[in-house]
Formats: sequence, structure tokens, C-alpha cells
Amino acid sequence: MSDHKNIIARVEGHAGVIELDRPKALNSLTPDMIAGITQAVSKWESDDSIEVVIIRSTAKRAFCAGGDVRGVRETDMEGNYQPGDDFFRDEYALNLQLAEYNKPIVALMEGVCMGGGFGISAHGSHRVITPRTLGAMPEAAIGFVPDVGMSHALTHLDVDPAIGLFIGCTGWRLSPADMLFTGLGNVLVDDANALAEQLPTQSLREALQAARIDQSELDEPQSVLEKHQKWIVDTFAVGSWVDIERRIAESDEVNGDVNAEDHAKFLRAVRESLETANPSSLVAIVEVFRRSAQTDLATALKNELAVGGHLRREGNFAEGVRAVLVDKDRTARFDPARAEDVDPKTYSELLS
Ligand code: QUE
Repeated sequence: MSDHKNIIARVEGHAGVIELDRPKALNSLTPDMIAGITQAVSKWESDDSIEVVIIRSTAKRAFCAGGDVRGVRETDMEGNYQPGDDFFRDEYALNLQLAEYNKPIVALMEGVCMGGGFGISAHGSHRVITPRTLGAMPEAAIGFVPDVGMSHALTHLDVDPAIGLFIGCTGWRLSPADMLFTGLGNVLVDDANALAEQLPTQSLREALQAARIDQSELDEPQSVLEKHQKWIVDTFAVGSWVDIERRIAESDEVNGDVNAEDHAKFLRAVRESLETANPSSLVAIVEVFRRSAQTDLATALKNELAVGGHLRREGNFAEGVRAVLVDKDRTARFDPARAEDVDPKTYSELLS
């Protein structure tokens, strides 16, 4: 049904099924894949025989690792920003379409789900995770900002918006328990494939009921974010990035609310996750998220596009993608190298 590479779209019973099929690149989304998904969901929106849309992956270990940022980097480095601008515009339009969709959308987040993977799962009604789900918004490491509407989703969670800002700044690796705690996941199953087989012929309620498992069945049933939420909120709730950075630096290894060893380990992991982040991205993320917390998804997406476009033209995006995904040396040289040397106004004045 789909004429687009790396996307399989078909009807099964009363379900429209989209399969991401670019397993060698962990299903990172190309312009053609965005077009294929958009075409299929647009067609099914007005098809009364379709009761539910399923978004899944053919890859075993990954739902979707993000957008094809390597492809964007290549055209950006030729000084040709148009293909990248077009890609993000079309991707964000799809994210908004999924958020406003008139039927249930069941995303099966088996394995890795990062960046653009959240854009095609987090805005839908049924955000299915498994014990093997690993979520993250790691854009600060590639010199970018959390996008695909996640600046909005992360500031409108079931939990304090400061926790969403923490996730966006640190690129925190979210366990299944963290996904449930935040609401980024709202259904836990052991076998996503079994659920996908039942959905086309059973009612949604019955299929979910049969597939669900309890959080207590996870190897790590407690959310680390939940355990440390007081510190996260105290540290991330107010101020610019430089204020937050100072509170992290001055944070005591000892914290009366949490087991001393746990807290010291957590604090080390937070500091480590920020070492490889682009300082300009961190400054920009705080500005974008604070605005997104106060506005609607469409405006948040527009702001992400404006700020992301600016970061790409600064060159830090090309350097970050090089360090993380091309050369994989993980030692990006970002400029400026310190957040104190970044003016928040550079980004805040781009916001609607
Ligand atoms: C931040 C990102 C991405 C990322 C890593 C980050 C991203 C993305 C990929 C990725 C991973 C594996 C692949 C691939 C891409 O990694 O968006 O092609 O094989 O797509 O720290 O935003």
C-alpha cells in the first residue's frame, strides 16, 4: 500500500498497521518514511473500517532511534539547509497530526525509543512499553534540542514539569518504570508482538487486558526518577540553565531524603550525562521548555523548529552528530564551551 521505502503500511482486520522497516539504522526516520507514515494515517483517518492504528517496528531491538540526523548533517555541511528544514517541518506536521488524530493510536515501543521515536508514540493514546523498552531524549549530546513536540509533552506529564526538563537536559535513560512513572508509557506488556496479533480482530480493551502485565513484574520495578524526584524538582524547577547548573554543582553528595549511596550514585550519573552536552543546547532547552509549558503543542513545535534551525546553523549540531553517530568518539568540541558564554536571548527571542 505504501510506495515509500522503509515503511510497510497495510490493513489487517479493523487495524491500520504501520511497520518501521529500516532495522540497520535502528529505524531512524528518513524523509521518505515520514511521507509514508503521513500518507497512511491520512488515508485511514477518513476510513470508517479502520478502528485503530498500530505503529510498530520490524527490528527486534529498536522501535525507533530518532530522525535521520546523519542525513540532515550531510546537507547542512554543504551549506544547503533546505532539505533539513523541510524534513523537520514535515516530521513535526506528522507529530501534530498524530496528536489530533480521531482514532486510538497504539505505538509498540519495544526496545530503543529516542527522539523522533517519541514523536510518533508519545502523542498517541496508547503508549505501549515492554520490560526491554529504553527511552531517551538525548538531543543535547548532538547539539540539538528535544523536538517532535516533546518540549510540550515533557512539560505536560503526569508529574512535575521540572522532571520533563530534567529528562530533556540530561538525555536520561528511561527505564520501563520511569516510562510508567512519567506517563510516557501507559501500558506495560510482556510481548508486544502478541498484542499486535490480537489487536486487528479483538476489541482494543480486550486485547490490552489480555496482554498487560503488572509493574511489579519488572526486574527494576521502582522508578529512579520517582526516587529522586524531590532533588530533581528542587534543582530544575526555576531559573535559567546557568542557575540550574550552579545548583547541580553545589549539590551535596548527602541528601537526607534518600539513601546516601543511592543519592551519590544518582548525582554522579547526572553530572556525567551533562559532561557531553552542548552548552548552547542546555541554555536553549530551558528557554524552549519554559515557553512550551505555557503554550499549545502547535506553538511548541513551531518554536522547536525555529530554535533547532538556529542550532544547526551554529555548527554545533554537525559537530555533535559527528561525535556521537559518525566518528563515535563522543568528544564533541562545542563552541562556546561554557554555558556562561551563551546568551539565553539568542534563543528566547526566536520563540512565539
Ligand atoms: C541523539 C539523537 C539521536 C541519536 C543519538 C543521540 C538520533 C538518532 C540516532 C541514531 C542512532 C542509531 C542509528 C541512527 C541514528 O541517535 O536522533 O541512524 O543507527 O537518529 O544522542 O537525537
